[in-house]
Amino acid sequence: MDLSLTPEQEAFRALARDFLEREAVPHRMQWDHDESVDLAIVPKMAELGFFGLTIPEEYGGVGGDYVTYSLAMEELGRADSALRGIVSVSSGLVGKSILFHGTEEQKQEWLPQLATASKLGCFGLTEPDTGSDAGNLTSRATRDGDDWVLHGQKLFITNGTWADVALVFARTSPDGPRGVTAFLVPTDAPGFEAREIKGKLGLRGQATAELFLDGVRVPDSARLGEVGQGFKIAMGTLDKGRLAVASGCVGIVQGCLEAAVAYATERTQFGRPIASFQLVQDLIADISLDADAARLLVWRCADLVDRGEPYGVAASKAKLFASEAAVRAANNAIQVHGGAGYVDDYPVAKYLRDARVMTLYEGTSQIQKLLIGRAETGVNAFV
Ligand code: COS
Repeated sequence: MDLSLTPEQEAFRALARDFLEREAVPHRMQWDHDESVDLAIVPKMAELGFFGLTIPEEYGGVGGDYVTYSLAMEELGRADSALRGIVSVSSGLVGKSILFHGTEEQKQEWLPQLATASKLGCFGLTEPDTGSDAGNLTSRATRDGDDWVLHGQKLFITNGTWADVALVFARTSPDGPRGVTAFLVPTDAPGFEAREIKGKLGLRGQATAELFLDGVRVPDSARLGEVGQGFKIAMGTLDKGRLAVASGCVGIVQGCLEAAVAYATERTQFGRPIASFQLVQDLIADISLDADAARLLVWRCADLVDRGEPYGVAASKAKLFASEAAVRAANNAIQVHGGAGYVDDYPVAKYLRDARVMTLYEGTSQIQKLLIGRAETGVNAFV
């Protein structure tokens, strides 16, 4: 694996950094307090190509490789994880599900809109009673002539109240994971309702919702993939989603490193900068190590995707390590800041609040460990 970035990758990273420093970093605390980013930033991000990365040009995207995608997610995570989530769910989870499993008509209909963010998508997998055990979901879709009628409830859905289309996973037969089918549901369909969940610990700038489907009728042409293929679509898409989460976590660790170094070199105690104290350097060294290790796992995984090799376990490792590293790094960065790190004058408290969910969503740390353990031992802990 070549660890050097191409000039194009470096250029995109610089463009993304510059844009986010101007358009996101000065506002992120306010968005956090408002519990909503200013959605006016979405078309600007789309113009730069954030939503079109890895979506082919023929479908209105900008194409690009997964290392570039990871760099973009890292920059978004460094600036504001709420923004990273909007992109990775809409064009990542939803867009890639359509790209890899949609009919030509579905790709032509949805991908150009998702790639330019003229429409946003949300990913409706998790339910009140099925988080880790996603294969047991209970929302159901019943065939009625040429249509399907959907009933059920989804929980913790990023973009839920902002999305124009919801990728909904619903049960079409009682066969566990093999009885799940995916549907592209317009959110203005009668019987569809999204209610925002307020009061989250972090990711406050991002809309997270509960979805209610009460007799939502969609034509069979809204079915994504074959009947019974929905769980595999969800799992395959989540492998790439985990790479995006891990990349965003690298951005959090990087942001913590920069904030901790800046504070430690400015702040004086006992007549000298606190950076000169060995115990402060110990904290900073740990953050720096976490940044390098997490980034290398992310790039290794992105490189596997780009080379068309299996990457599921590499994605689990990157997501597991990077998300735990993000929490650890934010804690260490707060420690460097002392009391100043506990309030919103510096970004580190927000980094910690935002990082905390990363070890939970798109597969908890425990699920990632069991996936890695299953790959290493050949023994399936889930049966
Ligand atoms: N890609 C493609 N197919 C996959 C897959 C993947 N990554 N993982 C599993 N599958 C397929 C399997 O090959 C199997 O196919 P067959 O029916 O042909 O044998 C099928 O899906 C069922 O797989 P498995 O038996 O592993 O299903 P389980 O119910 O045991 O899955 C885990 C267990 C825990 C791995 C799964 O439910 C999981 O990842 N849970 C976490 C869910 C999650 O991340 N939720 C967050 C939602 S987004 S915030």
